[in-house]
Amino acid sequence: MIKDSHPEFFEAFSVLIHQRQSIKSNILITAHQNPDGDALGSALGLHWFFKRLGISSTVMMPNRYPAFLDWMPGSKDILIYEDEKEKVESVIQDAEYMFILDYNDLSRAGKGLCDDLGMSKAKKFMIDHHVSPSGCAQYIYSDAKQPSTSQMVMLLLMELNSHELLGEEGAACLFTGIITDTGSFRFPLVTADTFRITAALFDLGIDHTEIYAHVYDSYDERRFRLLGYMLAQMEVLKKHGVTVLYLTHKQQQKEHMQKGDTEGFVNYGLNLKGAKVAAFFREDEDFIRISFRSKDDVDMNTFARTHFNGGGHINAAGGSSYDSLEETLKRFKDLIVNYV
Ligand SMILES: [Mn+2]
Repeated sequence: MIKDSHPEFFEAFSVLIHQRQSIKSNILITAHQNPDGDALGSALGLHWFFKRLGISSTVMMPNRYPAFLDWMPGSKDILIYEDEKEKVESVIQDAEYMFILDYNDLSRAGKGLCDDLGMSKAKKFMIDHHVSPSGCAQYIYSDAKQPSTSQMVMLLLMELNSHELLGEEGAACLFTGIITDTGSFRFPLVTADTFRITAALFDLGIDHTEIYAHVYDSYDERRFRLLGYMLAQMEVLKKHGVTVLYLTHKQQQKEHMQKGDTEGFVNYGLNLKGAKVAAFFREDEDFIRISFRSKDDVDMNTFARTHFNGGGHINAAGGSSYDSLEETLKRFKDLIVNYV
């Protein structure tokens, strides 16, 4: 029970929803840069809950979200900092309460926005499942054993016996966050709780087949062309169970890559028989974005933190490199064979 594990957060959240008549300004709901299904899902889920409770809230993302999430109920009203800086700054200034969802340090909101959020006088509530939260919020519900932030939002609302207020719209948003952050219920952190809360989302009327089609059957042709390059040049360190995947900047330019086209590419590396670690390197103009995935107890969070200025979860982490692609790949291979 959250009431026992995070009593201060639980108490403050309960007070917030019970004294709703006295909330004058908007509640601001935020998530991390490069928002994914869980960032959007948890934020919009909470938004629908507040809406039906009679509290108005504004969902704000640091930058654009991938197009396959366009269908999500309420997504049209999301404020994007990158596009509307001034408007967002005034919303931040007016906010009495702020929610920090699916990230645990303001720096993950990105440069610029991070400072604005830090200066805000709003009471801050954090709900997040990444390791090592910073103290940037007054009330923190952080649990790295949870497979998604959307699950945490649902657990909270169910414990308050208020989850029915989500309606079908809010339930669809949380379901999206749950399936995208768990690889459709297959990652190790999934528990019976995940299925219990999913059952409750079904009771709220979600159309899971339709949601799956939105999320998984809506890829652009570009994605398949890029996937072709990546798989054709894949390197396998068979003895160590490591799959190395990459895309050059040239290849991305040739196919006019857009945000989200390579979402989840790293997971293909773990589909290979015997693979324990997969790494995907995407060469941008001035640096290399890296995604790490692993199975079992191979800790990619520590690996990414130590060697590639990043972090995340044990089985899913990210990082970056400012060396050339060639140098970065070589450095990774040298390090990982001694690590696994
Ligand atoms: Mn998440």
